[in-house]
Amino acid sequence: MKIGIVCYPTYGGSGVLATELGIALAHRGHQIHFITYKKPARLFDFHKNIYFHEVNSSEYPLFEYAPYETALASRMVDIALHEQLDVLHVHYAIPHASAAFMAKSILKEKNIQVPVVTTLHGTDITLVGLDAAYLPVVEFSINQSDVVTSVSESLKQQTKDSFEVKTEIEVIYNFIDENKFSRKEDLDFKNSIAPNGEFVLSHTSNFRKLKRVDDVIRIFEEVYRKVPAKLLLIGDGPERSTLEQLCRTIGLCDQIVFLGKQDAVERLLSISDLFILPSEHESFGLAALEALATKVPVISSNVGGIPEVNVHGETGYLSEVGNVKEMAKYALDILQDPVKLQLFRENAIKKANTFSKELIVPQYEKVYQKAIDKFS
Ligand code: GMT
Repeated sequence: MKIGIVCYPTYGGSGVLATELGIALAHRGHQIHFITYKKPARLFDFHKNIYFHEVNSSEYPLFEYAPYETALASRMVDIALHEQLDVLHVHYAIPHASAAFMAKSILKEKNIQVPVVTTLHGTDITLVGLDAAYLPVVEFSINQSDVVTSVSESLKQQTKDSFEVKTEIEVIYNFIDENKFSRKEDLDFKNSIAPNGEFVLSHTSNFRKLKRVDDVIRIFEEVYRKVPAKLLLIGDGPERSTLEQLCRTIGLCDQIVFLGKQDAVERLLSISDLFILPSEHESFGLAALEALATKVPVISSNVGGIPEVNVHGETGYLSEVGNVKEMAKYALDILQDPVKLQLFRENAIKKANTFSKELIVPQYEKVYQKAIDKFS
């Protein structure tokens, strides 16, 4: 199939998932066309069957904001026409689903039918999409999509609760490339981070408020009082300077390492003992899945789709949002019991295998075929 993929090219979960999906599909022989404003962050190497088309929304003195959605829809039309796309797959509803609806309508005028598959990822439904500034367009464009998928049962339910959805929603979980995300012990590297055998705790995100990275630091503070430990903060975002200030205030700058955006997250996870994800919203928690795949138990909140990934008492523990004390207690529970740590590690990899690329990617192929069949 010839598939156009539209996504955010950043380190956010939806962009990561869309990029990994495009790579996996290309390896399965499909022709993939990424259509976005920048080369996707996880698309490092050259891959056979993958093409990247940049969207340029030109500035003009009249515009306070360049009309990206218009430029994106125009680019989708152009690529669909000239590359003869079979299907357009848009990730994250805003503004990709409405741009796709516009592109599809323009193509229809030219007697060309290109079905649209929309994947809902999270805050496009749970947060941003609920804003009155976007809601009617999000609802309309979901209903105009030929197939809609969501990344968890919880997100499917939330979509139904919050919007008047007429289209069936199919759940296709996030997946993991187990060749990339598998534990590769690297003692030299571990020693350089934790030279005295300290436990390594880690967290990855885009440091937005909803990720509650301050809770990560507070949990770590409690853990550090009881056991020698280091905290790796991977990623970057709007909260970073406030968080750096918090580390200074509590006097733990030497124990907490801000690593910024990293490409080889799997190397950092491979030297980690625990992963912390105390988010306020999380439709799935791809970062938690990446941790489980590298045999790292997860201490998390119990919101959204997280319980579908992290199993309480098996692969880690779940607590109410903001219950820092309990999350710290659970972290110590695992770290201070080597037998439990080993058991949870084994459970983690078993659970991660249920989200393997081999199991999930064919589900996308099926929905593409279903969308195409609607017009044949
Ligand atoms: O908040 C992020 O991490 C980015 C966000 C996005 O849409 O870019 O990620 C969402 O999509 C991921 C991939 O499907 C999910 O694993 C994340 O749980 C989800 N984030 C939230 O719901 C906050």
